[in-house]
Amino acid sequence: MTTRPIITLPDEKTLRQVSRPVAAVDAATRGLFDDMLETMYDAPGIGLAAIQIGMPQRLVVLDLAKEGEDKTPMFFANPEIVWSSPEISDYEEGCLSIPEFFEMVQRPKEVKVHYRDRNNEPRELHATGLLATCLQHEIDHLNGVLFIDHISKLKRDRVIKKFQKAQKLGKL
Ligand code: GNR
Ligand code: NI
Repeated sequence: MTTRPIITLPDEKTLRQVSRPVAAVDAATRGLFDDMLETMYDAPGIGLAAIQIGMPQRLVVLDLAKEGEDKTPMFFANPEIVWSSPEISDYEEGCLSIPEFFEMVQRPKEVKVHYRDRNNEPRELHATGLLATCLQHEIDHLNGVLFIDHISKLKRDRVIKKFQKAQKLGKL
């Protein structure tokens, strides 16, 4: 297991890519899952999509356990939202690819997701609460979508500009 560098804004060329499904979860996929998990724990964060370490594959890891609690890693290959609740939830989101920026985002409160697990078994999960929010955030990454796409254009343009400027000044 190794940590890998996390891609951040302003690298939209990478972050806007649409990731490709994996044919099957094999040993190589499990190795990538492990690197993603270690990178996420090291950050620290509660979720990570493969594209955030530059790998355009439809892979997500999550661990919602709080500090001091036992780790509860979750692995998702080719996750697909098959149902979203009409009820909406508000949550203040952040993203490891947009460091130090947080904003309220509205999303469906509950989702049903189909995916393959670490052993390539097909699974279905009914997610609520933070799990539902986080899964939608990660599946967005697989489609080249960032949480700032769900906020006002004014705020989005402002944060993108901030990262472009930071890079020009050599601060990234
Ligand atoms: O660590 C993370 N925290 C978080 C908080 C609220 C909503 C979504 C997230 S995901 C984020 C890690 C990340 O950027 N995953 O893509
Ligand atoms: Ni993110």
